[in-house]
Amino acid sequence: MKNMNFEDELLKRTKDVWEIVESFLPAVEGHQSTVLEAMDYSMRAGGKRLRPMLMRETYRLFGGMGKEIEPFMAAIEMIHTSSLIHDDLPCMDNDTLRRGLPTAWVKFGYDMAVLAGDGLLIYSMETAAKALNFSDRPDRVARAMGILAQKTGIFGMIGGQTVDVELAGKPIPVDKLDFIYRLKTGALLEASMMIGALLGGASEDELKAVEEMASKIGLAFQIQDDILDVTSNAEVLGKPVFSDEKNNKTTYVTLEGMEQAKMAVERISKEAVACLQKLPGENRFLEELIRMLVNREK
Ligand code: GRG
Repeated sequence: MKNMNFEDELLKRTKDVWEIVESFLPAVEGHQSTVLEAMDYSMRAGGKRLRPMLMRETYRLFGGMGKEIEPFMAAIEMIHTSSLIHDDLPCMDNDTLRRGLPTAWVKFGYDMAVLAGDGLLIYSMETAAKALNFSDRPDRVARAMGILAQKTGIFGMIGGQTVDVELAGKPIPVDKLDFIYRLKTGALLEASMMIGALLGGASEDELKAVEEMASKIGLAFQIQDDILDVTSNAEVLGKPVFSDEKNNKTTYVTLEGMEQAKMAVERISKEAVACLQKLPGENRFLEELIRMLVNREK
């Protein structure tokens, strides 16, 4: 990143990351092509590709240089996209716009959107397993698959979403909101960075430190998401604003107020950068990326 500015480098790396992810997408063909088309549509709809990017940068931080990270980069983006498809369904947030396009259920119907989310979710595991072809450390690949499943499942993202859905319209104390955010949003960021660290060769202590840092990034990222839901617009975000209000969601903004929410993002992101600076290795791009993530406008 020596002589390039961060925005240019971000654009370049986002393109590289997408090319890797894209190379693992299944062909849209066969009798089940409708669901494959819906999966493909949602994957190609855009998005910041942050999770695979964070994964690769953390892998590099620990000296990783191989290709075994690539199937995992695709897998995490598939899981994230599957969660967006399900999150938009009429039974969840009932949203019609995502990544600037009609949501999967609007475009392909409720039934196909459920199946596309399911399809992507499990295809992510099929994809991650391909890392075995690129690695001489099958033990690490197996452990990384375990982390991916755990952080996605009932003790991760799905667990967080469960509490979020159940408590819609009800008062939520800040500690419970913290639990929801750490799981529904933080867990996939933890998986991204932990898998990067693990495959890059991090020690157990370093893996723990990376998990803690990613958890902070996740929390700040979700609070910023709450802020943008109120302060941004659909054109910039590519999804409707005031979605939380429509769904009677308690958010960090409704609970603590806008000023407190902004201060929390600032404080927690600084803590995350401090965690990064304690880790060995140097990755200025990753540091800038963390700052950008939490101060982002979309
Ligand atoms: C897939 C079985 C299965 C269950 C899904 C619906 C659900 C369970 C979880 C929802 C989790 C969720 C959508 C949390 C919000 C996380 C969040 C802030 C997403 C936005 O991420 P960005 O900004 O989106 O990285 P882009 O579009 O840029 O990729």
